[in-house]
Amino acid sequence: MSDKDDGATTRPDGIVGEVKRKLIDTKRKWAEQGRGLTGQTARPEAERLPPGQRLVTNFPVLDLGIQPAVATSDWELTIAGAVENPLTLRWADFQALPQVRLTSDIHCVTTWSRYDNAWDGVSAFALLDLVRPKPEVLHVLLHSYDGYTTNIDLAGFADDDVLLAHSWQGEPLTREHGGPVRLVIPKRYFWKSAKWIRRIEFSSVDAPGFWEMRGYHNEADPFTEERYS
Ligand SMILES: Nc1nc2c(c(=O)[nH]1)N[C@H]1C(S)=C(S)[C@@H](COP(=O)(O)O)O[C@H]1N2
Ligand SMILES: [Mo]
Repeated sequence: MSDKDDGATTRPDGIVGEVKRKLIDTKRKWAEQGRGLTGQTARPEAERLPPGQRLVTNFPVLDLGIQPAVATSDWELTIAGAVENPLTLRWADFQALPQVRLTSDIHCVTTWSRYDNAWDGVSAFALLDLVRPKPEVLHVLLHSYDGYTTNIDLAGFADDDVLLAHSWQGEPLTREHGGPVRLVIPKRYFWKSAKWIRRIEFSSVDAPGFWEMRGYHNEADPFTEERYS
């Protein structure tokens, strides 16, 4: 925009016209200089919190009201369905798998989010290497000791921040938060992160889980607010 196009310079209104012209000049210079651009490709801090979410620092507990007590000595995790190497892991088997620490944010559909949760456990990648899903697999169905179920597409499960966690913030996962082992899928609303996980089934067909059958979204991406179906 040239100064001639700017109505502020032609109006005989003294100081107001002066101030506005200076403001416009300044903003035009910012645009020329690219002021405020960070050049960063990472998600800026302002966009870390998905729409409609509020940040909390506590760790709320949400479940169906049944919190199964599963001792590590009784714990078993079965991985089955369309895989080359179906197996059942006991506690020592699980502990012997490669361990990772992955830190991520939690976004619960009830609108709380919690940043920087450090989870220890076995990555989805390590698990996939072990069982080797067959080519037709597109979906992963999760079953828990409390009878809860949820589902996720294979691409959502096979992500670098997904893990089967036995610890949170360096401490064994408490029973109320899904211990001995829960799934963590940071890029989806937290209902996809099955607590007290008992069985993982790889499948060519999808099957809605507990909340997906009750009006909740099948994919559940917090950043596009996939809350309800
Ligand atoms: N087995 C099981 N997993 C579950 C649930 C449940 O009821 N049973 N609730 C889900 C929901 S709705 C949420 S928000 C999170 C809550 O996890 P938290 O209690 O550790 O915060 O667990 C998810 N995983
Ligand atoms: Mo939830």
